[in-house]
Amino acid sequence: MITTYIGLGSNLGDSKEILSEAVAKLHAYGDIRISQLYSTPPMGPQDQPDYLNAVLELMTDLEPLALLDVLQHIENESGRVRLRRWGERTLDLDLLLYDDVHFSDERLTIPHIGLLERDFVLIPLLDLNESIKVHNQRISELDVVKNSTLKPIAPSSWWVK
Ligand code: PH2
Ligand code: MG
Ligand code: MG
Repeated sequence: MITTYIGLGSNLGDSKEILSEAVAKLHAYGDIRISQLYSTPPMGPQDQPDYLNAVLELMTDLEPLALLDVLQHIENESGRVRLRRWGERTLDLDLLLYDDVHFSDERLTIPHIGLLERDFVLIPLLDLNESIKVHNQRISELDVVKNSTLKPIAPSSWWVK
């Protein structure tokens, strides 16, 4: 069984409902744990709504590209709208980490590119695993984490309804 971490984001539509449905669908592929829920200012164009972000841990036997297929299928089922690069979207599911595998092809790079720069991914990831390392660095020791002001808007238990 592999431990994987998936980033969830939404800033279009009923984001809470969209993220909850995505979590329920991912649960079909293995045991899950979910971070707290965060409201985060947009990275990229500033004339877009704040995002809801969270990170989900999924224990699975799926290979990385098969898992990517699942994530893209769920994005499409949500009626995914993506208007521009770094812009607003109904649902974004990013494969962040797959055990300690390093992998790159034209569809997928693991660890996810940009992971180490984005507090809206790192802070929820720390909710799930505070000693986690990426590229041999403890993420709790990164400046972007130490300087982050992100505060959760709902606890992990919010997902279980
Ligand atoms: N995702 C983006 C672009 N900008 N900003 C925040 N705060 N959270 C996101 O998930 C996000 C973003 C494109 O995937
Ligand atoms: Mg993303
Ligand atoms: Mg994405």
